[in-house]
Amino acid sequence: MLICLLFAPGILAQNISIVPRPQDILPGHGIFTLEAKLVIMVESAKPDVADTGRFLADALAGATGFKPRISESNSTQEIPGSIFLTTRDADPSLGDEGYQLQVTPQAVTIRAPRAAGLFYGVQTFLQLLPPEIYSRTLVPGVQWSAPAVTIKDQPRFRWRGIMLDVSRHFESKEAVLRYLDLLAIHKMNVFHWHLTDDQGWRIEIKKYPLLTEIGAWRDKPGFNLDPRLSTTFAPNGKYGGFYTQDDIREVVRYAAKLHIVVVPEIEMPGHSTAALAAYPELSITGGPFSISTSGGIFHGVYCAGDEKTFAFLQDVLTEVMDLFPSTYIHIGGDEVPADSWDDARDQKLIADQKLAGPKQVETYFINRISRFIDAHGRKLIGWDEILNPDLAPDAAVMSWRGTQNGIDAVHAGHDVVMTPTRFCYLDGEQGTTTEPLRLRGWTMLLAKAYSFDPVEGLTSEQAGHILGVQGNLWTEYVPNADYAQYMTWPRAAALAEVGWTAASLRNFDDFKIRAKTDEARLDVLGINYRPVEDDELQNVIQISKNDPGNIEITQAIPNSEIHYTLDGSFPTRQRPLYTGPFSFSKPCVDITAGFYRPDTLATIVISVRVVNGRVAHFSSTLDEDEKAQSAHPDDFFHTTRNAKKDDNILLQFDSPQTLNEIAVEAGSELPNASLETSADGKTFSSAASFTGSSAKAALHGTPIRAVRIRFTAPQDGGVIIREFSLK
Ligand code: TNX
Repeated sequence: MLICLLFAPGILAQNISIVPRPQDILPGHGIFTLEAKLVIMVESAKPDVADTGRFLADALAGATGFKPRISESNSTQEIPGSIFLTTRDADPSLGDEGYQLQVTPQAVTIRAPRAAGLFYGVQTFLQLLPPEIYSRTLVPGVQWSAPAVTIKDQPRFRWRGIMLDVSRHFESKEAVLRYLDLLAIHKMNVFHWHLTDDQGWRIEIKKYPLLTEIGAWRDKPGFNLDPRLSTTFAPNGKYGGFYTQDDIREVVRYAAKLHIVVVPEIEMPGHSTAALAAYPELSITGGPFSISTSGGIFHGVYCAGDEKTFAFLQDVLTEVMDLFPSTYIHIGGDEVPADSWDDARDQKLIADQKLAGPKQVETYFINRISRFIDAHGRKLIGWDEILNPDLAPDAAVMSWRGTQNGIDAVHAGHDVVMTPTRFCYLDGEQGTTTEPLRLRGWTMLLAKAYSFDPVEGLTSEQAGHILGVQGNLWTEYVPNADYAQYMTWPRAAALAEVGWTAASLRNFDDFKIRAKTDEARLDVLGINYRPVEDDELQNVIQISKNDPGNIEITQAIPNSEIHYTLDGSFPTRQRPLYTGPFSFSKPCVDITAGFYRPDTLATIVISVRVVNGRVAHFSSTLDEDEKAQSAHPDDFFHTTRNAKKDDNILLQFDSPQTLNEIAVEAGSELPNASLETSADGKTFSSAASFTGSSAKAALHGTPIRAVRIRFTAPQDGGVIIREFSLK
């Protein structure tokens, strides 16, 4: 009976809470206790095994205070009283990254064909210990023991990546190193470093010093964000920063110790305004360019019809390849405006090369760079716009505009990394009703990330071309490293499990339980994450129970200091401190509260909309779409997306509300929309239709749980709702 319980599908044995979930777990009897005399035995004459042993010794020493001695052994068997790391007699079918971990009360043995597998065995072992093990300083009073268990484990995919955009907002080298630590804990093995874009060039290139002298700095942080949220200013007040080549080498070396490959991205031919601000002669127009302080798609595109451009890019890539040993070099390739290359030099190129038009210039550009990268023994990788019939067979594609481009690339024989916006974009909001709308304007929930299957729609043979999965953190609205952590965790942990764990073993409910233990680890590490329990967070901003008409904010995080805003802007520590229930007179406000723990900058941000004194949970099917625009500050709702039949904009109340009237004022005529109400929050009936741009329904005091605007037929040209008022 007990055995059945332990092996109930999807549920891990008690005390074992490993993220990502391992392949096979067989719980044993008893515990292995760390003691001061602990020795880490490593297979003799294997420097990379010894490295992993030292990594483990350091990891254990921080919190426990006893630093294990490292000693070599030729044995193939477990060694009593020790933790033994060896490649001997390892099952070759475990592959490059798999491992076997055995914990008994007497000894711990980690066996793997390769050092990467041993490293992952070590990561799993650390997760068997109390979360305090991650402390870098002594933690007294903890029983340092791991439950007896046998684990056999290997990853589903070989590319388990996270991309960090350091162009839109810069992060210090130290912040990047801390970010890597977290990836390693979750067995992620690729750090895709987005180093250049319109808003900043972040890598020192010796031959072109202006790239960082000019290209790394902009006048202000921009993006309509409060500049006080940003941290990386130069003494002259400019915003930005860059990594020296020594910094880069340090990061690459550090990552390698964590078995993480750093894939650099140098954007071309578009998203290149920062480079062109430094070297405008490489552009189509000749410039001048100023470094962008907002997001979008710009005309900062390299001239393809001038050899100077290729000489420059080849020089840059030569220095990049010297710094980064990765097989893949990412060259961007996304979002080139369709009307680029309209100048004489590019027109001549089009004529000389008999190209059909601008799209073919892009193809010519990418394939030429690809040949250069290939000639240096590396492979090109780029965003899915690079896919073209002549793309070098060994070039890989990152599918971001959905998965179909990736599937097409697989059909054409390319390797593919799946990173579709809907499942993998860490810049999307983490709650449907609980984050400031203007961060992005669409959601990418934890459950959504967890549900992703990178090989859906492919045969097993085709699936072999899927290298793996990657989460992308674009940082237009991520002003500092603390906030980057908040946006990354726990969704990156969900993606780590998508990348590592067999599909048949994935179970979101079980993941959420383990994610709580993972939170405890992040707490010890001082990482700013978004707590998992979405449901509990819904009701922290509510109408005051004792004092109707007032708004009351309760603690989302125990003992936190609460700061709030009423215009949806980010509640920094400089904004009003919440001291008790308050009221306000505007009919529609976005109350945004930040809960600050003493030890981190920000820990969670929650936003709710209060419409005429009622807390309404707002959601919209139009908001979910990846192309939806951020909400306009003066409008209730604003999107440039076309509405499909049944798209809707919904307000839900926690309890039935007695209302007399609902009125909506739209920004344009909405002939195909109807105003609907629901008594139970589930079934809706029509209350009014639109006349021109407005709709009004008299309700005569009927209690309702929800109101929505629903499109009864498609509507083009976007939707703006100026007022949504309840009386
Ligand atoms: C699209 S994803 C972009 C980025 C933006 C991102 C914001 C991709 C290849 N290009 O430049 O930062 O959307 O979500």
